[in-house]
Amino acid sequence: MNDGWFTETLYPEFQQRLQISKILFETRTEFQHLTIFENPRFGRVMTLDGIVQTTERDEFCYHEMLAHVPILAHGAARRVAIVGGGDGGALEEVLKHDVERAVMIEIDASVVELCREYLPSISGAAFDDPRHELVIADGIQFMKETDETFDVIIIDSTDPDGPAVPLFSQAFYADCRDRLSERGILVTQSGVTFMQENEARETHARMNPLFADATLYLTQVPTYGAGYMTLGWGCRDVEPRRTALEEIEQRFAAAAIDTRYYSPAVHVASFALPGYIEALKG
Ligand code: AG3
Repeated sequence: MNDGWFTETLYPEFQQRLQISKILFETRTEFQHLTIFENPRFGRVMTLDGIVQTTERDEFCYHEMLAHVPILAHGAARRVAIVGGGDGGALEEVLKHDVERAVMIEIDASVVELCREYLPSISGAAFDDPRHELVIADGIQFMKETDETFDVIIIDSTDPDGPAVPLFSQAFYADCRDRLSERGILVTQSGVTFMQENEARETHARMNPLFADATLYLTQVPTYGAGYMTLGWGCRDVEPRRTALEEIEQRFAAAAIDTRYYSPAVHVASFALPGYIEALKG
């Protein structure tokens, strides 16, 4: 961080660097090392333990696909849970829908506070919306103890290294499944596939036995580097993923939301996996 550049430490053999025009904040929270700095192209950037988590300019590529694909595939989602996602980006997208309740379970209160202060555009008005509840707690514990059910559960975590490791376990996916309503859908952040193929492979292998329908779907986030990111998908019913384009178009039109990455055509296409990714499903 000292030479005017942020160098990501995610992979030993491949690095991305982002120019720092200004460091806004740097701290060790109770759980992780957090920095927020400004880059001329991406705007404000938030990193945790040396890895880019979100930027003002490309967060839509990630948060829109995490939220709108399961919600519009479900078609009548009223209760949504987000595990992680302290920046509020996924929460903002969820609340664009006619949901009754969106609960966000984030382990690190500092991420929420600092993102609200330094990256307010990422959450927009989400934290003022009375339909949301912010729970500062361990998502693992929460899913074990709650007796609430959800139509969609979104796991918006860091990579499986550090505090997020248990969020990639089969036991946790099983607890999430048990908290899903009949046609409920679980989606997860599963890494940048070309570089982190085990993250996608293991996510799918762990979810597959638990759900009637399990797969991966795609998004592309410039600052996650090195190609497509896959998102894990597990649904208690096979139908939601097969919803026809025309139906998704109608639901999207009825929801009347503005998006910059998500569209019904992108939604349907995001389940078409390049061969090297399809092969990870075994
Ligand atoms: N969560 C996903 C971060 C993934 C970073 N990994 C990577 N570049 N491979 C971000 C949280 C945003 N709400």
